[in-house]
Amino acid sequence: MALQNTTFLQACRGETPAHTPLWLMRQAGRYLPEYREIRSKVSFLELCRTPELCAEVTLQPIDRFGFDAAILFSDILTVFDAMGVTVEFSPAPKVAEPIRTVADVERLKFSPAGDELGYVFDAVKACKAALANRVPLIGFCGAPMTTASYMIEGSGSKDFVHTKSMAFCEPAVFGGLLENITTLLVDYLRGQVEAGANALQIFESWGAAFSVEDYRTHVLPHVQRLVSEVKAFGVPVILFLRGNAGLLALAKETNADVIGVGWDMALADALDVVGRDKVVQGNLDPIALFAPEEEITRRATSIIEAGRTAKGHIFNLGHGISRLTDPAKVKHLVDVVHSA
Ligand code: 1CP
Repeated sequence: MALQNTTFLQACRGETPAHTPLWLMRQAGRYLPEYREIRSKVSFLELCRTPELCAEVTLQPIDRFGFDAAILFSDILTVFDAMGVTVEFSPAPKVAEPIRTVADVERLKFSPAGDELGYVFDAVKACKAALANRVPLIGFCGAPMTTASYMIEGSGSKDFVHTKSMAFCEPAVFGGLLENITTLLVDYLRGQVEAGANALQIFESWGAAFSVEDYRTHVLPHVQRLVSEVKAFGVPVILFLRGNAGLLALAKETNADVIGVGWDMALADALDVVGRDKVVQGNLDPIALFAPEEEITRRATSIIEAGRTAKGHIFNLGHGISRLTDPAKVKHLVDVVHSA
């Protein structure tokens, strides 16, 4: 199949593509005027629940910049629909009734993904149809702890006091919650692959909430199970575990096909941790896109050079693109990466 020979999937497999592939985390979104135009007419949740509109916004950055992969337009928190948790976006997520006590946890339901999340699978199908094999489509989910943290905190957090308190005071309850979320996520990602996703990314955006030792005890076993069960679906699995060198070493222990690297470490140093026999993804500081073009060129080139010493490298940011980014700077970045 032609898609298998695209630069992105070649890099995921550790083969040598004609150029370093790139896509950007949050590449579909508010920094694009064409996205804001659609969002002026529908709410974020309506957008996520309308497959044709999901396909339209998923393709916007592909059409404009020629990225080497598309990522499904959705959110890591849509999965709450299968657990009976209500979330609102304004635009940051807010859960009116956070899950804090044993009784709250017991109140959660865990429906089969197909019952409540069919609209996501329909969105995957709509994206695949619209892409017509131009580039591969990445499906995704939040990692079990990052997903749980939004339901426990009720929103984003700086210190994750409720999440960590549950882990430290009620480890069996916290472990049981992550276990159930993991089982649902496996089912959810299976549905995305069956609907046509060509690769999967697991977002552990808030891994650094836990110390390395606590992450190993309370979180890592669930990520390991998630990765190993979804690898059986036959598409590459990218784990983005944002944090420090210690967490990166744990990311390697999951055996994910591709390891995402945050922006706060040099890619060469990250490779010393994960090993040059690994495929890595990353890791330009998203705010570097606010620098003059020559500086963007310098930084991107240095990341590409470090990436050439790895088994494979997919160029990306080290976290999501800022909504204040000038699309012209993104265009410059794409030109630099594609011509390097
Ligand atoms: O008003 C709007 O248009 C909503 C803004 C927005 C968008 C565009 C949200 C709310 N989510 C999304 C889309 C989204 N979210 C995508 C698909 C688009 C793409 O990547 O091109 C993806 C993959 C996500 C994943 C996501 N959502 C993550 C993991 C990635 C990361 O940035 O770390 C997280 C943590 C979320 C939660 C979330 N959803 C929305 C916001 C503003 C947030 C972050 C809140 C916080 O800082 O805690």
